[in-house]
Amino acid sequence: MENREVAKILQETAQLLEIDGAIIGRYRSYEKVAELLYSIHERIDELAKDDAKLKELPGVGDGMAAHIREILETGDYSLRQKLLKKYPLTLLDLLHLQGMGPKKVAILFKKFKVATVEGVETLAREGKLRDMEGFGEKTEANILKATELAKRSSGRFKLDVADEETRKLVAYIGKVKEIVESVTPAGSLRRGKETIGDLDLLVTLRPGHDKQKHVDEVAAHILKYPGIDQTLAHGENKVSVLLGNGLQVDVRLLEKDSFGAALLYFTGSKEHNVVLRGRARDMGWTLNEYALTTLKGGRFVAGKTEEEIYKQLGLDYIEPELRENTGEIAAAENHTLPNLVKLADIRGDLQMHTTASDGRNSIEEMGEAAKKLGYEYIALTDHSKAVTVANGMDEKRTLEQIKKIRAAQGRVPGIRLLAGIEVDILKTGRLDLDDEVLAQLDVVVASVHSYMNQGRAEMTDRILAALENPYVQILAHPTGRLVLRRDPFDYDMERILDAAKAHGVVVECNAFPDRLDLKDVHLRMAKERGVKIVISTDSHSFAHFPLMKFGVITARRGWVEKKDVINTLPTEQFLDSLRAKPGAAKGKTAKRKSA
Ligand code: DGT
Ligand code: CA
Ligand code: CA
Ligand code: ZN
Repeated sequence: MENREVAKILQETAQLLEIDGAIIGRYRSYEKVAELLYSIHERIDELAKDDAKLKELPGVGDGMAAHIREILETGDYSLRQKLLKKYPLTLLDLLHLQGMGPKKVAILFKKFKVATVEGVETLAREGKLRDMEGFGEKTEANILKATELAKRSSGRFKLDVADEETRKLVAYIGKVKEIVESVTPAGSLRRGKETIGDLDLLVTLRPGHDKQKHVDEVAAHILKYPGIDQTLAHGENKVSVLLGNGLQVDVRLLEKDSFGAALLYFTGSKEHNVVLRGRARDMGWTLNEYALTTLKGGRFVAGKTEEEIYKQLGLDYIEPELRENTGEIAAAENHTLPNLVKLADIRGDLQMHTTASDGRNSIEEMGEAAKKLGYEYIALTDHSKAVTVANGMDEKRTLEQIKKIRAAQGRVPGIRLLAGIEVDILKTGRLDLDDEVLAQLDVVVASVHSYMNQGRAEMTDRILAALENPYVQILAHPTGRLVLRRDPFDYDMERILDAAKAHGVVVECNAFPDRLDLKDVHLRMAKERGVKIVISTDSHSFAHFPLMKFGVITARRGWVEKKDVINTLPTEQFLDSLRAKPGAAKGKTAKRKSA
């Protein structure tokens, strides 16, 4: 069993216990181990082979070790099953609704026997929630907003979830090596969209004399994939299935000669393809999923690779992330396509948390792991005190943390450890820490974590005020949205970006797949204004470092180039590109360099 699967069972048990009214210590113990399992590199089924090793894990004693064993052996956990006799599993979906905690879910279930998002929505519409204890009209309105968002997002999946399913499927299909030559993801996943409707996979087969037999064999193999819940279609060259988590997968088996045409067609977007087909027609050709051919006579023009098709159409190659018909085709014709930033360009990560606030690893552990990735620098940016749930640091603890980072630097040579902070932007736009303390830090990242429902004017003023503070260098997860879960703050993005430009504040592209904030269209707006961008993971454990790729793909969708992204710069140039601290002599680092 994967760590993720064990963690999910523990997490669900914790949530059900909380709904059931268990004391905090009881459900937290499950939650903590679930979180731990997401963050360790060792496989839990391997660790469990050695009792002593299993119990070395923090939070795992005799009892928890036995629970983990039970899960590994039976694939489920008896306490979870027992709780599910009392509460339907769909109740856990309600926890994702903004403004609904376990207590409220328990109350609603007890009073109305409601256990689905639709059920809650009906109650809210009928005005039945406002009089419940602990609810009120405002809560009712927020719940209605949340159910609407849930409906809008239903049926779509976060990029990381789709990416992980794809990875597993590609490996599985590729197992019939004698027959399968390549397995390639297409569709919105290849374009790096922030949410994915379904997976589109293209499979090419090795040349062989009995083609149909091979196609049938591969299709049969795919239909035996363990994660399948239902077979939706099984045609001659196509297999569609529904996975247990509700994700649909369309697999197409195709000829090598038409691979480029098929990849182009099934990568989309539909809007991009419509324009390409029109262009082909204007040139006297026809473009479909099999090839680019002449309109008259159907003579083959191109089809083996995407590159040759674009070339025949008189276009530079267009990266998948740009294929949304938002100006890329004209740019390809005029040779003005952007030279998109790449994962390999990234030299450092500028937002992460350690055990000083809500992270799971120490400064040293983060440093060592970042060094292994080849990074040249990282900023350790724990939370400030306003975020009490994350154990945010006050002035005194921040100063201590700076000392700890400086001390850790001696123990982790070969990578620059920058002392940072993720300082909260308070309700009024003031920052959560004194300027004297901010002045001591190498990197000041500022963000909003409270009063997120402020109106447009208020929220715009709040962020503008924060940008006025001369110590603010990076505006982190600027819109606060959570993918499929929470709408962005309401504010005037153009004014914020103009102010960021005026003050030399860098905007973050938060790579965490739940955030992806700024998102593609806002990044493009930032770039067009000359606002610099930093792509950071917001890691809460070093296991999150690889999430950087989702930030990079989002930036690419925003037409962002290497030169727009400051964490593609070497350390000293990176530091120089940050807003200079008040009083700091200009060219401070230039002096340092020459010294
Ligand atoms: P999704 O799955 O909603 O996240 O978005 P896509 O872009 O993956 O869309 P999907 O799965 O319906 O189709 C994959 C690609 O295949 C799509 O981007 C373009 C192409 N395609 C599929 N069906 C059609 C169609 O009926 N007409 C056209 N022109 N293209 C299609
Ligand atoms: Ca798709
Ligand atoms: Ca599809
Ligand atoms: Zn944050």
